[in-house]
Amino acid sequence: MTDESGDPRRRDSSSEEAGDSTTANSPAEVPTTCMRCAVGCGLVHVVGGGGDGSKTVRGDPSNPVSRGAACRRGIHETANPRGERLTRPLVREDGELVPTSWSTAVSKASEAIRSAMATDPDDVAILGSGQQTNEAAYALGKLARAGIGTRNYDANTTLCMASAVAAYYRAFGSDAPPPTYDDIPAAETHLVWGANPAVAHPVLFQWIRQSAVDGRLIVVDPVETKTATAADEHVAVAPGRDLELARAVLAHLVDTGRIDESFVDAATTGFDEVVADLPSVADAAADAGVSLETVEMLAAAFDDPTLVYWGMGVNQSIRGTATAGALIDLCLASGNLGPGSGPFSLTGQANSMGTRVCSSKGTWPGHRPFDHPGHRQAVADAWSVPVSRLPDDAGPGPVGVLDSSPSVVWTVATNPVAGFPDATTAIEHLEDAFLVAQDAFRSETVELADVVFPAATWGETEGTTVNMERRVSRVRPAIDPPADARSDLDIVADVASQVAPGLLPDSPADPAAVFDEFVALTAGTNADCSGLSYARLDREQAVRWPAPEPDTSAGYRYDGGSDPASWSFPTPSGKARFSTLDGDPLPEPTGEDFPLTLTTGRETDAYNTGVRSRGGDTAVSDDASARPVARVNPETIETYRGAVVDADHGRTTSIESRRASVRVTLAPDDAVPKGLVWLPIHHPLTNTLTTPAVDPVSNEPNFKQCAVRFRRSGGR
Ligand SMILES: Nc1nc2c(c(=O)[nH]1)N[C@H]1C(S)=C(S)[C@@H](COP(=O)(O)OP(=O)(O)OC[C@H]3O[C@@H](n4cnc5c(=O)[nH]c(N)nc54)[C@H](O)[C@@H]3O)O[C@H]1N2
Ligand SMILES: Nc1nc2c(c(=O)[nH]1)N[C@H]1C(S)=C(S)[C@@H](COP(=O)(O)OP(=O)(O)OC[C@H]3O[C@@H](n4cnc5c(=O)[nH]c(N)nc54)[C@H](O)[C@@H]3O)O[C@H]1N2
Ligand code: SF4
Ligand SMILES: [Mo]
Repeated sequence: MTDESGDPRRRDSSSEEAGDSTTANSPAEVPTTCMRCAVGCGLVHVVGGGGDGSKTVRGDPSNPVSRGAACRRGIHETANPRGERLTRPLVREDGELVPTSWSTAVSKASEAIRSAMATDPDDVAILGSGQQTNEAAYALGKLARAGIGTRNYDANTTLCMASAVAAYYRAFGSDAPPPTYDDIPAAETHLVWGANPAVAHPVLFQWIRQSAVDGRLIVVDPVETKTATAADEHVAVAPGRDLELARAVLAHLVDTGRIDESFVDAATTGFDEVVADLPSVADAAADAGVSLETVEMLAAAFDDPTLVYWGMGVNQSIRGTATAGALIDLCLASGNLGPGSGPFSLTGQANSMGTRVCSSKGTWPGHRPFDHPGHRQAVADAWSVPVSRLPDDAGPGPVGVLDSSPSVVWTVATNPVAGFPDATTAIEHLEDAFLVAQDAFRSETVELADVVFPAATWGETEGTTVNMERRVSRVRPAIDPPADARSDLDIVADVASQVAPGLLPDSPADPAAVFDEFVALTAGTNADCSGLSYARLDREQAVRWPAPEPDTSAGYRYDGGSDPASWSFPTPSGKARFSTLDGDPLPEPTGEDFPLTLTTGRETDAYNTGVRSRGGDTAVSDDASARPVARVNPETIETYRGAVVDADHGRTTSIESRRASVRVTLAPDDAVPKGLVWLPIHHPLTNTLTTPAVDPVSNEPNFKQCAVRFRRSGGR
């Protein structure tokens, strides 16, 4: 286990202070929220004495979300991020990135945007991020949609949560998982499906483990992950066959009379249609690669209060929305909705949830539907722009945005050169465009840019974030940003001043005022945050939306209590809907030419595209230490031994997909099933291999499976 500390999320337990003995509010201490994942732990920056700017970071015992708990990566990446900081604005001259002034950088970017806008607003593409504060994300969305008027605006959260979001809308008419962390101790069964929280959400995983001591932890993952190792049961589903497995379990719930009929009748629609279409348990189990006993074990889990957590193993698939919908169906059919139970997708990036509430990405602020005339008018009025300025639709998803070959691309806190599927195609589009990269660190995308905006980052900026259980909390600056780096909000405001004067405040913008503007726009919506203010967050630390009044906050999202008839959902019928999606077949089944399946995932001490975990070395050299390490079952290596070189310093091969070939070091690993090849997402070459296929409903890429083979020579 990692060095998580703090209390085991028992309602009755007292917190245990981690780290040193200083108290949370002495002058040198700044309470803030960790922005390294969406658990949203409260941290304290302890700023070194003597004015040297040094700082340490520890869990905040007074924080109501985490009560002192924090994980190793969260602490280390916040205190000492690796990676090469950007400190000066840069422009490309004669092929080189050279330092320049802020006014030159902002003018060059703004001129490019204005000139593209003059022909077609959609010719300007903007890629935002779930790693932004609400204030910066709100400002960027307002500029993108109401200043520039482009539909080609999206964020890396679509690479991550979009399938879960689409499934929530389809089932409940509203986004966000219903449960909260308070439900974890109350659940009997913890079903973790296509997620590895022991690695990706360590503090949350501690709470799950604690609760599972008296209950049960079941993990559905083709790989025997760190989470699976800690589980009571590990179900090694065949890669990409989760929909079949979930349908087999539903069919078995029906066959064994485990349906909560009074709940289904009173509170849901569509059940009969789903049942009419269900496969036989035996067929679906065989397709999923599991035994009938396993299906029975999974079905029995739903007899008790069950939380179903899921992650990228479900979402990042061409069938992501269908599978997430099928998991929600299992909860609905078995009456597992309400405290201690329900569908609980695990949000990845720290402010993915906030981005969805505030950034005008897929919906207008407050989850106002993008195409609803009344909401469009309300938003246009609030922003004092003609409604005709707002794009008609929310856009084609990040992959579609770049495929539209925009002439200007502005990236903010995202690294598409490494994070996009089929990265070579993404790179071609970025090379063809005028590229503005706004980042705190030197990333692969920065290397391609024409203009670079150096941004301040966590510990240096003021704002708010929203964790995966809908809690809004403050992030606060403890130290100054280095040299010329400026806050994301101010950079966006500066560009706005030249592209859409008057739309945003002049820099330096007051984050509290931007927050007030955003929450006012959510009044009366499903995601009402209008009862929030900085003063309230300073007092209460972390408040869950909907919070329509200064003294209200929310708990379980839809709680109808024990009478099924009293449940109501924000759907037209007021009832929750079963999913009718079949899900397309996998885009790249294995075959004779490409007999292996490549999957990609996360490691404990690295973060996403690795910009902050590779020591700033963005150059991919071909020496062995910089090669990606592929985990493969020893029997797979044996089967394809002709394609493997037994070099002195480990075995190497090239992994080839239909798009690229990458030289890797092979790490034999029994945890990976035969036929599967596991690469970390943290290496920039990984995504040259992946397929650009996306889920037709959510636009989320199919990052988790593509067909590959080994070859003895070749590759980058
Ligand atoms: N240490 C660390 N923590 C992180 C991050 C990080 O980069 N590093 N990133 C953050 C972000 S942005 C996110 S989105 C979250 C992601 O958190 P997770 O979703 O937990 O992360 P992944 O490792 O991408 O994928 C989860 C699991 O899906 C499994 N999987 C692959 N294919 C399939 C399949 O076909 N079916 C099933 N059932 N499972 C499958 C993989 O084996 C893997 O164990 O982590 C967040 N936390
Ligand atoms: N093959 C494969 N690909 C994947 C995934 C996968 O599982 N498999 N997962 C997908 C998922 S879930 C995600 S979330 C994406 C993530 O994809 P990206 O967003 O492309 O990856 P990150 O490495 O998180 O990039 C964030 C960038 O923001 C910068 N940054 C950090 N803090 C700040 C700040 O305060 N301001 C500014 N301006 N910049 C900042 C960092 O330096 C970094 O360059 O990757 C996706 N890609
Ligand atoms: S679990 Fe997530 S939010 Fe908590 S300290 Fe670790 S990285 Fe930060
Ligand atoms: Mo993510």
